[in-house]
Amino acid sequence: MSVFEDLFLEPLDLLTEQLDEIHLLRGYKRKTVVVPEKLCTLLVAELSNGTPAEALRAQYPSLSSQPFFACVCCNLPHETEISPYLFAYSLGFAYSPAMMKYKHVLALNPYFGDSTAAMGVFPPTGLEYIAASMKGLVGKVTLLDLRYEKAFQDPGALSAFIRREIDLVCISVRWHAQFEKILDFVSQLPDEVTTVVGGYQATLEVEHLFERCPNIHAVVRGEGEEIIKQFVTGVPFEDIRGLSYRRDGKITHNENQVLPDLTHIAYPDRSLRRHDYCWTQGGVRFSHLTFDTVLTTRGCPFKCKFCTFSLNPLGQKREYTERPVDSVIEELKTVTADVVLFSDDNMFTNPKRAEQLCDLIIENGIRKIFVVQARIDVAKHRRLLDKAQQAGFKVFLIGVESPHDRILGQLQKGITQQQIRDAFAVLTQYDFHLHGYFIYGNIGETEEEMLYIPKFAKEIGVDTISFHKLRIEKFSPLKEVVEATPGYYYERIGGPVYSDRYGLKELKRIRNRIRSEFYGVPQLLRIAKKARRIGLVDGRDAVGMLLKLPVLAYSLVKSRAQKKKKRRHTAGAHQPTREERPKVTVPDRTCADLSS
Ligand code: B12
Ligand SMILES: C[S@@+](CC[C@H](N)C(=O)[O-])C[C@H]1O[C@@H](n2cnc3c(N)ncnc32)[C@H](O)[C@@H]1O
Ligand code: SF4
Repeated sequence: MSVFEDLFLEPLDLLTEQLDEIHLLRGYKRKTVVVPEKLCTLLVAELSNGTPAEALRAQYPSLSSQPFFACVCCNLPHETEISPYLFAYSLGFAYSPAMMKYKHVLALNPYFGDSTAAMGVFPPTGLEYIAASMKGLVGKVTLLDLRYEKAFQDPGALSAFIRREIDLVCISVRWHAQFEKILDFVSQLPDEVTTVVGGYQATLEVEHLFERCPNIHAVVRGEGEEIIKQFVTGVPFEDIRGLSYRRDGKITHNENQVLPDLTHIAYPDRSLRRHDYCWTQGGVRFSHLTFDTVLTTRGCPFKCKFCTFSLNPLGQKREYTERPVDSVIEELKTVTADVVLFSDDNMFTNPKRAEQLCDLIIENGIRKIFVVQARIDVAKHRRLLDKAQQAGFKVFLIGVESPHDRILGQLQKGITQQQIRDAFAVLTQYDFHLHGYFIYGNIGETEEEMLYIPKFAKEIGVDTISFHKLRIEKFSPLKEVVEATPGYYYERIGGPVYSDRYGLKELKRIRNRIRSEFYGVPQLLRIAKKARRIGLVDGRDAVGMLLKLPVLAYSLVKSRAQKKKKRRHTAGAHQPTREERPKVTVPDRTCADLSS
């Protein structure tokens, strides 16, 4: 039965009179969409029958001044033809399978191999948000995370599956790391199946993506939830804001979308997972714990000069926005993993809300190990820390950045060495694993100053540290500063800063010294002891880790040797140009049926 059944009972003329009867479209908050539902329904039906919007406007003059199409991305009326299907859906119609443009979508996380060790424990959250957005608008979604799908790490096998089953491929490209390798892989997938790519790195490198992968049809720039809805429901490409697309060999970039409202976004679709996410390294599983991420806010109100976390990859500032705490709790109830990373830039920006969240976690008996990113400011809120400990917050990832006031000032971090000391004097009283992020190689920083990092970290009682060279991200205000400082350079966006005095080789030597001075045997024992005490590892894991260490050591040595060999090989070899690269032929192979 058609969802448009019995739409033609009343003549359109009569219905246009109802334009005076202003009321809101179902499900829409904004007061800008003011078209009577029944009229909309009829228009949708006309459009779906192939009547052009312009013809309708000409036929019914009262419509011509009315923006009668509601845009699902920003809720503003657009003078444009939106997908009749999507419009019908927004009116509350069931979206029948017959109307669906795509029957089987593949959501693909293309990362695999050693390079992903750092992100290996976490699911591809962005892609799961996209899958959640498509729910009800496409037939079926299969999510393949190649870290866990050995059979599909071969582009031939994956292509065979795509050709057999899939009519839309959605790929997430998020990191600079392994970018070219990922593009090589993607370019080998079938070009006859519509392929759309999104993600942070994809947004930074749209042109390059199209150039390297002739099979990519479109790139979704920035947050993809609303854009993908329009894409799958057949909104014409030229009308989708935030979309770049290829047509007749030409690339078109539509204007940016309006940032979506976090409070209305469905949370990630975890039902598509085919496995748990766990900690493996070199093929060895290190803990019985399973991992997940939950996003409760977007954006950060602080303005540290090096940091672009609160900008999306288009340079649009994400205003700090919070999801209602009840919705976070509802999501947490659906999460089965033992460890949850709150991937918010700063979990305690609003201490009152954070406290509420802790209360609700405790009240609802949600028992997880929570990992959070936090500024040192959280130490000012003792009651919040008490509750956080009770609620299961166990790992704090904190931006210390530098022990030196001069550098902290230069980075506009808004904190001083003394404030860091005071904060850690409080934080170390709790059963938290404290991780400090440091940045070295800052402008004017001496070797002696950099080497104070491990000493300082021990003085304040941090358990683990990570230390990164200062990177220049796109839209970072530090870019101009480095460019204006004689003797300081960066080679690429996202790449490290180095100087005449401290080139990349010197910085590497300094990094090794920071690492060895901090991670001595006593510190490693301290970390292990505390992890055991606060419940990050249990006896089973500790014994398991000890038993697996030789296997890990072997696989690390092997992978290093392979990398060295590859480096030697590529250093001597001629790098083929794009034209010289061999044309990829897809091996004719069958693959396991994924539909189960
Ligand atoms: C949480 C996080 C992590 C987690 C990973 C969690 C995970 N799920 O994988 C951890 C702590 C492990 C991590 C590690 C690193 N991270 Co990090 N991380 C973040 C952070 C804070 C949030 C990411 C996130 O979950 N966002 C929420 C989801 C919903 O957003 P999303 O993935 O971007 O997806 C949206 C869109 O991109 C788009 N989209 C994504 N995929 C697709 C696919 C399709 C088809 C479509 C249509 C749309 C689409 O729609 C999604 C929904 O809106 C971001 C900063 C930020 N605020 O975004 C940095 C960030 C992504 N990380 C960054 C970096 C540099 C790193 C590290 C390299 C840092 C380091 N030096 O160690 C490591 C290593 C990672 C690696 N692979 O090697 C950079 C990436 C820059 C780049 N181009 O490479 C970012 C942008 C921070 C920054 N500005 O510097 N990170
Ligand atoms: C989310 S913040 C840490 C938690 C918290 N928001 C804070 O500021 O304390 C992530 C960390 O990534 C590192 N980082 C971000 N941008 C960087 C850049 N451009 N270069 C080097 N490190 C960077 C910083 O050490 C920063 O503390
Ligand atoms: S470093 Fe932390 S506090 Fe500073 S802007 Fe970035 S996320 Fe916000």
